[in-house]
Amino acid sequence: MRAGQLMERQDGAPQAQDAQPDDGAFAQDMAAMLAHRPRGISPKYFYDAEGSRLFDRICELPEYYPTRTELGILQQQAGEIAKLAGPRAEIVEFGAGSLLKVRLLLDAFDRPARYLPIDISGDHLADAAALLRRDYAGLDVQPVAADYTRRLLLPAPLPGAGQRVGFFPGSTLGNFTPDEALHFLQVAAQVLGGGALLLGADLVKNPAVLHAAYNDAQGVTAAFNLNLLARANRELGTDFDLAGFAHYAFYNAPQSRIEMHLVSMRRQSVTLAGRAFDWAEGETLHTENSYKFTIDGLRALAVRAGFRPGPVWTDPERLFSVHWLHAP
Ligand code: AVI
Repeated sequence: MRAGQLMERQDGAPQAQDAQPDDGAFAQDMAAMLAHRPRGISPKYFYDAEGSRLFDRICELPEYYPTRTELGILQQQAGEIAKLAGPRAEIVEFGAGSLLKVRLLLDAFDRPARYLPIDISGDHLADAAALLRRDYAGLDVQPVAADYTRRLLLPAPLPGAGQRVGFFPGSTLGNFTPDEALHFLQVAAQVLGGGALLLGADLVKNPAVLHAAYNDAQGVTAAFNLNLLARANRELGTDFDLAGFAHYAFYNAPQSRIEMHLVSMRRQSVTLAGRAFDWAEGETLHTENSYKFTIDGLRALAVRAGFRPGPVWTDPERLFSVHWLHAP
């Protein structure tokens, strides 16, 4: 994933996003993946409707601790976070999925001026935004359907609004490469100038806990991983045999990251646009990295991006962290 340029519109007009979330990029990246070795593709392609549904299920799994742990921290610290945000804050959420976590902020904040959720899935976002408007009458909700890792236009701040508070929960930052994470934070620092970023980051921990979280007993994470191939079959007309690939996730301790792969279980061939691509037995497609952070490491990264680290909150087991980062 490449975090692209985030740009701000000066006219305050309703969002008219010109960066299309998928303008053939999936087809291009799939073709590039098949043509190069070792094979790898961005994890952003997990999230079609089925992938988003499977991810929602992952978040509820007993082994997948990040979601409930982060929610617990946000619940517990909502009052303090609201104080830091101040009155009439504008919340900009990067990658707003189900809009569940932001409700904790909206409930705690002092008359939030506006909520700008940004998500690659426009339909999903429109549905979720409609539900939010129903539950928060009077809240200005302006969804932005965009790939926030690419080019992005944001409306200018509302007159009379308070701080702009970015919200990037779920440790999605960990799905970027270290360079991409730095670039994203640099751009977020610019977009949030004078405001702050509320960032969720999963922590380095016992590898057994991490291993279980990405190898759940019900096989939901495996289905999520394999859905990438199913999506390619549906959308691009490839002929991946899903039974010929196995989910493989492990913790790479020297790199502090979970790696997810799909391993070819036999010699086979896959066709895209009339061209056949061979797979050796045991060859892998690297589908995702999920970096885990130390608190000091994350704060140092934020400083390099231009932020001034503020308070950081964790759960009693130090599984997960939530950071308040002041934008310059
Ligand atoms: C979205 N992201 C932070 C999740 C993670 O944990 O890296 C995606 C995920 N992949 C497998 N399980 C969950």
